[in-house]
Amino acid sequence: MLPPKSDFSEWYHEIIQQAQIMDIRYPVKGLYVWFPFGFKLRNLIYGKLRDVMDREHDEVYFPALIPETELGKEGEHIKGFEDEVYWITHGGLDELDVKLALRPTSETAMYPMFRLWIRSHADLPLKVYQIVNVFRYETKHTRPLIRLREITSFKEAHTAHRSYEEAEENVRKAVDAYKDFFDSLAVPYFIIKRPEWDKFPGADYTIAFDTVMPDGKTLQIGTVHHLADNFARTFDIKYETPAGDHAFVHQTCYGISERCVASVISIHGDDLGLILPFHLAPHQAVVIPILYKGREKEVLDLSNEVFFRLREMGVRTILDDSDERPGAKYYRWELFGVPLRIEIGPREAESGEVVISFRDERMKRKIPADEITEEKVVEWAEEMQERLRRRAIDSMLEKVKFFESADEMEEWMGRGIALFHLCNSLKCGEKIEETVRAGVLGEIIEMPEEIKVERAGKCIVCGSNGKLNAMAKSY
Ligand code: P5A
Repeated sequence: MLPPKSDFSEWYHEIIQQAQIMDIRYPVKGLYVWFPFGFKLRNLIYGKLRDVMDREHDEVYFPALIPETELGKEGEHIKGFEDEVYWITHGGLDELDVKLALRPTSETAMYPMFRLWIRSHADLPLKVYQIVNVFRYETKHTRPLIRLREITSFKEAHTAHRSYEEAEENVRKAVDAYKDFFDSLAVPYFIIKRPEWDKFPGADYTIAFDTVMPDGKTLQIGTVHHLADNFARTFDIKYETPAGDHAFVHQTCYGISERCVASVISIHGDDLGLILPFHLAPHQAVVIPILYKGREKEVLDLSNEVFFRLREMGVRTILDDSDERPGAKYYRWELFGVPLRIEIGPREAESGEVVISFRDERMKRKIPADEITEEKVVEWAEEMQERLRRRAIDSMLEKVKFFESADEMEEWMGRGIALFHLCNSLKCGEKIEETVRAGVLGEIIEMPEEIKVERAGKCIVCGSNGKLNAMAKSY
């Protein structure tokens, strides 16, 4: 049994283990083991991410070790990461001449090579990505999929362009690509420009995707950074312009981690277990024969027929003809978030019908077995996707509140995301963070259209012209 989802922290802790996503017993803090089922789900989600990236990027692989001399070159970058880096100091018994960092992210692994790769304007834009593990010595409370010391599935994209504007255009494209990706997960998000004091170390500016978790805390599920020519100057990445001059490239980078898996689990799941969008479910359908003594054959015949038909259509289907009670089977497959359940008993076998139900609805329907066609399955999958999207937005809306004064904001923190107007100055930002005791997420660029709030208004601190900002307690 799972704790109720209203007790989100416990629920999350338990579902990760009971639904066999990750084994949390590995003896190093912040490192976890993917179970086979969890890894299948991860691969299905990352398959979608790959599709989105492959449209315009080439996949690469860079080494996991970065020499201290490279990692330390860009001043802001190293300042941001120095207390999170794991160091390799020895090879066997020999002390290394140059310490090696386990990559916390790969800018400083890639950019010295970009310097060698990029010669002329014809080499631009350069757009690559990799999906690798990275290591961050996190000091905040670690949690499976959410705050890891080994991020196992870090999708990082890195690009180089001819100008600031072309790089900016790519920031927009990256944001659009991430929108496609999170929409396909039916995970709703805010797109927020981080304040100056909270941007990625070394970036010109940072745009983040934040979702609201069931307990009202926000989770940053992806970020897109404009790097301008900051790294190009440090790593001397220049190209020859059509006119024959030499100019620094402008760069962007953007990343998504297995937090995207955490968001799917957290946002769609319920008291009974996982609820998964059809196209992401490791098991998409389960056929459960209801066996009575003496009537087994006809039930099993129809069950097998339906099972093989679904398999042939490419639907990931299981036939659960084990000896367990039907109730125990329902319970198990609900826990694993199987979207479509098909029950077949003697009465159905006789009339050639089946009883179908969807994981997100508490409703059964009897239909002729022949009606299970490929088109029908696609239609069901799309309808379910739309229901999940709707449900996710509705529950997010309950955790969004607009404030005209800071008075009640502190009490709201930890229950949801607060929207308000801010002049975006450091002074007013610090003031509101101090009063409300939470972090400013930044200026809202995009949010679900259901949220009706004015984009401009008076700064909640100083009263001058302000823009719509958000604030929340975050993971
Ligand atoms: C962009 C890719 C970068 O590292 N360099 C290459 C840039 N950005 S980031 O914001 O620091 O990280 C990208 C996303 O990774 C997730 N993330 C984490 N997930 C799990 N555990 C962690 N410890 C962790 N740290 C960051 C966030 O979603 C972040 O937006």
